[in-house]
Amino acid sequence: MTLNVGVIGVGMIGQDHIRRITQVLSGADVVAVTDVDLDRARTVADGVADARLHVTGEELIADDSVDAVVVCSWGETHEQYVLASIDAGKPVFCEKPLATTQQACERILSAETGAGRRLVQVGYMRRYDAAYRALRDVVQGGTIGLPLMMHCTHRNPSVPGYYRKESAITDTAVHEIDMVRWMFDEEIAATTVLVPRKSRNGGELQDPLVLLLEMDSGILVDVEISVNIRYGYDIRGEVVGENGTAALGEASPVRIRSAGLVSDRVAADWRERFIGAYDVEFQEWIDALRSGGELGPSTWDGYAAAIVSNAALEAMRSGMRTPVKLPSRPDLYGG
Ligand code: NAD
Ligand code: ISE
Repeated sequence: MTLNVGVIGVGMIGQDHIRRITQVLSGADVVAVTDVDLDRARTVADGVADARLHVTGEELIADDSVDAVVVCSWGETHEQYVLASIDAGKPVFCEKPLATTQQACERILSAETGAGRRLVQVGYMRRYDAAYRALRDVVQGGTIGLPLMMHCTHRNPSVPGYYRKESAITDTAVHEIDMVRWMFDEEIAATTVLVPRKSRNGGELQDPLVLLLEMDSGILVDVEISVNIRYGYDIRGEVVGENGTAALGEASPVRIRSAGLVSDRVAADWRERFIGAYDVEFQEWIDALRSGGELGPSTWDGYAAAIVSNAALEAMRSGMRTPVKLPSRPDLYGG
């Protein structure tokens, strides 16, 4: 049975996910789209055979031909569509972040636990990236001994118009916040934000930032977040263990030696760097829904990331180390 998907929000990532569902992956089709920018939605619908245009997200969710919903609108709008999907009993893939406040995540958590089954998957695609998966296998396999520290770099050439000062944490660093919980299979206990000299490329933004994350076991993670670094999209990660280190491989598919220089390609943006990860993420989601298999990053993961993000925002405001207070995990999420 083909999984019929409706997509809410057809900007950059919405269009990229439609391309992969309709042209790259198997087992699913896009049958409906919507966007507050109706002209954009109409143009996208025109380019997808059989896709119906809806005027609102709620109308799309209620459409009987839609089996599952993909939410790719701005973060502040995720809650309303995820709640409506749960209410309709339809699985929903929500791009990160799950929602932008702790309270909104709690409302989603309460709706899904009330429904008594998992319907929500959050778009934390690094868990599907070949390099991150290989790094996790090495760390968990014990080759480098107990992990002690991780150094992360998250650099964007520029950021979109919806980006605010807080977005460096809630939109960008939130990927590392989720990734380290998964990498080390443990929660984050406290966070501190350090503020270096400001880049002139960042306008009103405090760019760059350094985020420190203390894991429950004492592993210390540092994350450089630069969001206007111009030269490209550059993601790095290195775990330091007792007996060795393990780092993400360089993503460049080709190394050129010419005119006395050696050069690697740097990805232009997240679409290029994580193209394989998004493909695996969506194929596994489609397969899980078609076969009744297990879903990926959950509402609980989205909620935990929101609590750590809130603590980091507080740490950024106060300049102080801020503890993270995570309630106990409900049974639905393996508590
Ligand atoms: P975008 O601005 O390119 O697209 C967002 C679209 O949503 C726009 O077309 C906008 O008109 C539409 N929209 C806004 N409010 C809406 C509403 N209430 N109902 C319906 N449509 C609405 O932004 P983007 O870069 O595509 O990001 C969208 C989401 O995807 C964000 O949550 C972002 O954090 C996430 N994202 C995730 C990744 C990733 O690596 N997983 C990468 C980029 C973006
Ligand atoms: C964007 O929304 C993403 O999710 C990208 O993966 C991230 O690198 C970027 O900083 C965000 O703005």
